[in-house]
Amino acid sequence: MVDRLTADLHAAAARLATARRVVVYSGAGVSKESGISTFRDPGDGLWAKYDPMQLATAEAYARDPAFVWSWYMDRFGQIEEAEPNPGHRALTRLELLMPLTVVTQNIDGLHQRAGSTDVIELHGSALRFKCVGGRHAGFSMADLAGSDEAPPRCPRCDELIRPDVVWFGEALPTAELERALEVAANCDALIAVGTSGVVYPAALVPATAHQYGASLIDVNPEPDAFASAADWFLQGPGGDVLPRLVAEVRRLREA
Ligand code: BJW
Repeated sequence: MVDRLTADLHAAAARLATARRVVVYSGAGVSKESGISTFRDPGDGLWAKYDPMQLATAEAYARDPAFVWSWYMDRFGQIEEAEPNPGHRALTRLELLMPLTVVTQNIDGLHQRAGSTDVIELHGSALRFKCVGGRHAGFSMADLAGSDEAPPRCPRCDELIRPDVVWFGEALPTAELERALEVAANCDALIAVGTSGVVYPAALVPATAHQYGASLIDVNPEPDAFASAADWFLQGPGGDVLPRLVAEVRRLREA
């Protein structure tokens, strides 16, 4: 007897095998098997241990820049040591079979390091820094190495430097959000993986794909905000489910 996951995975793969354009919408869970914490997992999620309002807002940074900076430096250190996992790598194999855009909420750069070539980052990047006024951006850590202050100051305007990530209450980068909504409106299938689906406006991406008629495939060990609307909810970790899903798509494409 075929179990439920296998049956749904085969049905989802059959849909993907006939798709002309696919979008992957990813969140923190896709990097969990690389050793990077999620935000909302009960127990070990970052927001179970820390108050996001004290760390992931511009007001928190203005109040206590040294504290927020050191928290981000710890996290960025973990990200630097992390390696892409089988889930990230499976998506690079899917890209060889069909046009595919990864729209990610993650700041860790692991999709790109795995080899995905079309990645839209909605919430910024751990690899980039800007001044708090936002006039000077695109600094790498190496660019800031000359400063012995923590946080460092902008080499061009002397304002405080901050991570180029999107904090609560801040707008998402306009070009990235626009393109993400455009690819979502024009895809045949969207794979959501490793996201609780509760953070907006990013969550408009799968909602838009669904509204425009795309099939929705949801990969998560736990039911999330999209699970009930999904055509197929594939319950399990990304590092297990995505390689199986992509292997089946490849088998169908090559049959
Ligand atoms: C696995 C797994 C395995 C585990 N394999 N899966 C509409 C309604 C309600 C609220 C709002 C709304 N519109 C706006 C808001 C407010 C707010 C918001 O959405 N709040 C909700 C939380 C209630 N949104 C904002 O503030 C946004 N800005 C905004 O709206 O601006 C308006 C504006 C417009 C114009 C001018 C000015 C302002 C900004 C949101 C920024 C989010 N920032 C963060 C931090 C980024 C930097 C950093 O890393 O520190 O982004 S918060 C955090 O949440 C991070 C993530 O990208 C984001 C999403 O989390 P994600 O990725 O889904 O992770 P989790 O932990 O939630 O879920 C992990 C999942 O993985 C779980 O389901 C697990 O089961 C699963 N999993 N193991 C696969 N092995």
